[in-house]
Amino acid sequence: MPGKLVLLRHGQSQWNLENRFTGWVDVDLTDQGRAEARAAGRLLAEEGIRFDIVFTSMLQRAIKTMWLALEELEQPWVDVVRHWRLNERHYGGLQGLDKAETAAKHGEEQVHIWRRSYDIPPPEMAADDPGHPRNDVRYRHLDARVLPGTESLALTLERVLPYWHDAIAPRLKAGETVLVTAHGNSLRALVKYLDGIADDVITGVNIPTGIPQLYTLDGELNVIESRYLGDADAAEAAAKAVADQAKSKLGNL
Ligand code: DG2
Repeated sequence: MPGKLVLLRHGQSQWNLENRFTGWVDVDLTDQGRAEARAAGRLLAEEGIRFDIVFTSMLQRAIKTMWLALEELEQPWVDVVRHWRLNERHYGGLQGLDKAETAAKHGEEQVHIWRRSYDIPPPEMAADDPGHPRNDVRYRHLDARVLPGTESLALTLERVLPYWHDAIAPRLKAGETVLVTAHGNSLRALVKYLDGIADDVITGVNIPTGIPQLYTLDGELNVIESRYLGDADAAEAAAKAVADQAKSKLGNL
């Protein structure tokens, strides 16, 4: 029997709170985000889930969410692997900008294209920009050519997928129970792949912060069932709130 897979977007980050495009910027969790991470751990404990291995990104909001969830599960000792391929989609020149203000300036439609179209990336960040991952010491061991200055969801999937096949899938096939704590868009990429979601349908998929999504898989890692743990209505409302983050505060006047 293959193991179970749990996908968990980090709890609310400081820039989620401020409604700013984040991408690869390494912002911390808010108090609410820390509470969400602990609540996620409690939901997992109630479900009777214990992990064999955890995969996370190189960004503290995902790493700390993982710590807090594991603490609630009384499993702080579980093996953890951090990998840049699970980082958030690079948001290019949008990183740091307010989502609603960007919608007011460029129009909600354009911002929806940047946020949710499958293969249109946001404007690219220059390689000599201090915010470009090539200039971030944590990625110093990587070939600079793999480090993005912007990414569409398609490009994000292209760099998440090799890691799924090489590192995560074998653990599931070996019967282990696996936690992946990552980000709104790196997880949307994975969900698109796992659930076989079409390019024009993934645009409507939004992942709430801090709510574990439990996947039951067959021996070939086809999805038998997937569901958010806890209150389904709350998960749906939280996903809708994510979708609405880039509504211009000016409305349709
Ligand atoms: C958010 C997702 O990423 O934003 O980069 O702003 O999951 O790391 O908070 P996360 C960001 P949207 O694509 O939902 O606007």
